[in-house]
Amino acid sequence: MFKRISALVLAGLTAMTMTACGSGGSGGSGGGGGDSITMGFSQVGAESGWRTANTKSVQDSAKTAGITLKFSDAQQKQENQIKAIRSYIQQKVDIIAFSPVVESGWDTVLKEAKDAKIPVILTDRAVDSKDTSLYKTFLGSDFVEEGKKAGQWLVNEYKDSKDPVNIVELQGTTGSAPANDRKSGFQEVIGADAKFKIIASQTGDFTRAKGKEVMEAFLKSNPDIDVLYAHNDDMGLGAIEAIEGAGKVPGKDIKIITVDAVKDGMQALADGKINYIVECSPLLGPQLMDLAKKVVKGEQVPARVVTEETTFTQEQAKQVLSSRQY
Ligand code: GYE
Repeated sequence: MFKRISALVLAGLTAMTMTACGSGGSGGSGGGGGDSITMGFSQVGAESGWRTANTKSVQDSAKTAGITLKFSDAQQKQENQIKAIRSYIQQKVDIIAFSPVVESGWDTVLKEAKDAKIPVILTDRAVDSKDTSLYKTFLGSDFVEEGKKAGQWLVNEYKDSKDPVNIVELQGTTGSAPANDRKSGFQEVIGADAKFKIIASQTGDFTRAKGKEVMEAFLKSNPDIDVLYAHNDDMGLGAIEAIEGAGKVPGKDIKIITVDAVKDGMQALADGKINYIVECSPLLGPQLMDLAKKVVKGEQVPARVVTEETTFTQEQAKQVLSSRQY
């Protein structure tokens, strides 16, 4: 019991003390024309290759923009993000940006920021707050669209077949916008044809380890899996280990669709172990810093900024692999 509590306290403290590791000094005149803006950024965690690339993008572009960054890692826990945001309010930062781990439960802390007159930018993931005046803009991908693209590939792949197609799904973090939306977009497209059946669907928390563990369980209880749809590359890569461990060939015995297009995912796609990847760009840093500067100056910004993304087949992955930035 004590151990559990102290682990929790420690996790909280880590979230709080990690706030100082950004770029630049504190206050002062700032560099690079940033007019000494200080941004408090609360990151989801370090759960995937996507997240690592996103963190680097935010930190690098803050430096380039001359914005002082206070950064904290919430280890995929909402309570750590709320603590970090409260600490940024206390520190009177100029602007708060965060990537909400789940969609619900933000109204109270966002109101606290608004009352303190500290503007908030949502980046990467959305919140479901009804009051949209609680944040200035939301910069990130259209996750429903990503799910639809995954579904469209599948519909096309099986267009000449009348047999049932048994699908297993590895969902992202429960309650997160990308998990909710990638599921619903995919469902909407495949739902038009009754031959597509999702026979098992469970969260793998966006991590490789969980993806492997859940896929092992899927394989044990379902002998006839045709397709795996994983909400990110990392879970797909973990699942590939489980599929190979069960003596099956990923990409052939079981077709695999994932989302993100990070380097390791693209390598597996080029190697024929994944069949299709829907891109989701983590390189949000430069746009985030531009938006932050405008918001702090009091300029109008669009309420929604959608990232541009594409998709990759195995052939396309072979062509672009060497030039991928993340
Ligand atoms: O797809 C996944 C990460 O929110 C878009 O979070 C992001 C997702 C990304 O852990 O790999």
